[in-house]
Amino acid sequence: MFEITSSHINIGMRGIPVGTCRTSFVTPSEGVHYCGYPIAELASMSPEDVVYLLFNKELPNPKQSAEFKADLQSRGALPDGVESVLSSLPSEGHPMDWLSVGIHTLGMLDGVNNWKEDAMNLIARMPRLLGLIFRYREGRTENIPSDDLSLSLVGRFTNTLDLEDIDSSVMNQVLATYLVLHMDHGGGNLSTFTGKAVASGKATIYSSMAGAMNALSGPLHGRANQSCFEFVKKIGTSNPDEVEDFVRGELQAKRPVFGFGHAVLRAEDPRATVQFALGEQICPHDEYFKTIRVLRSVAPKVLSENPRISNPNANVDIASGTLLNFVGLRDPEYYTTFFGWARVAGIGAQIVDERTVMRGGKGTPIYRPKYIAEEQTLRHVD
Ligand code: FCX
Repeated sequence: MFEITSSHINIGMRGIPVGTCRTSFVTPSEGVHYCGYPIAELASMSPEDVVYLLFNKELPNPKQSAEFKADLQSRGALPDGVESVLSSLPSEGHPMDWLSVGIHTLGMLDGVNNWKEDAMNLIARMPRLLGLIFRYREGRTENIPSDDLSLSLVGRFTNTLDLEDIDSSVMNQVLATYLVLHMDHGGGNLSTFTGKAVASGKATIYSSMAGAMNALSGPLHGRANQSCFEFVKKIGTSNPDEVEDFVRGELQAKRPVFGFGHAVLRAEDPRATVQFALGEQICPHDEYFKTIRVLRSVAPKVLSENPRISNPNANVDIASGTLLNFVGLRDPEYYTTFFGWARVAGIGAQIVDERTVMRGGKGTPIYRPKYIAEEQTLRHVD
């Protein structure tokens, strides 16, 4: 299946097969597919239906869809005690750290130690948890609307957030698309791998997911969407020559050109393509959207001058910040929490598969890759 040579050592396990994944696969040219469906074909479905797909490996029929939504609604209420923990966290802390603590808190307060039940409960509780994280971190703790469990997952988040002067139907559309696009991305991406590794030691879903969120919080992984929008704001122009100069300047300064490149993809990420199409529909004249439209054509040209860069094309993070900003979610520090919210579905489904389905139901054993000793000869204390 695979020949391992010294060239595979110390490269982050890149490309080395270590397991199987039942929820999604990524191809270099077409990007991610959920249970066989290319992501673009799922992009306008409800997040609830796509969660159903990841857990059941089939899309729901209308009856299954309604029952699944009702099931999630019945699990949505947060236990008492979450708000007092959130109220004690430092507002300077990054929202991803709040999310990790929030997930741990849910686990401490009402984990039931059943992989599937805990995964479903966590998915159902994420919208309210995330909404409260925004409210407490920003000190907007007065008059928080109560959780309306009859709403969709996205609706419960926007209801909790309760922002003024926004078009909530466009916000809900952007968030629903965002969630579907970010739910899963094969088995080996850093956050998913981390979540499954922690779960392999039979820690709880909550501990595993908190670990996964910590992995997602790095700027080369999930936090690239925050960095990418900060980068777009810094460019501050949609003049192609100026954008090109900016990209060259970043490369010269040895900084990453955010929103471009990928470990597996070798073409534009279809999740970027879907978000560009959505942007053309809802905000074609937005200044930042105009910048990313130009970046999308200029940056690949410049990046492909460096033969070391395997994929000079746009990745998922290029457009998401611009769309979130347009609908009224203005602080880029929060953007990765939406990525985390979405990934709870894919990581949860993969953990449930690894713990309860793989190896005839025995589950994958505790992770233990091999490391080769380096610069260590046997010696003794005199
Ligand atoms: N800007 C600058 N340099 C880049 C680059 C980019 N967009 N993409 C690749 N490179 C560099 C790498 O840093 C590496 O340099 P090195 O040889 O000095 O170590 C070299 O090109 C080869 O990298 P490559 O094999 O093409 O890609 P990797 O698998 O190592 O890295 C990421 C993939 C995504 C980390 C890389 O392309 C990058 O840093 N992109 C910018 C950050 C970003 O947008 N991240 C989001 C990724 C993603 F969608 C997600 O996981 O969230």
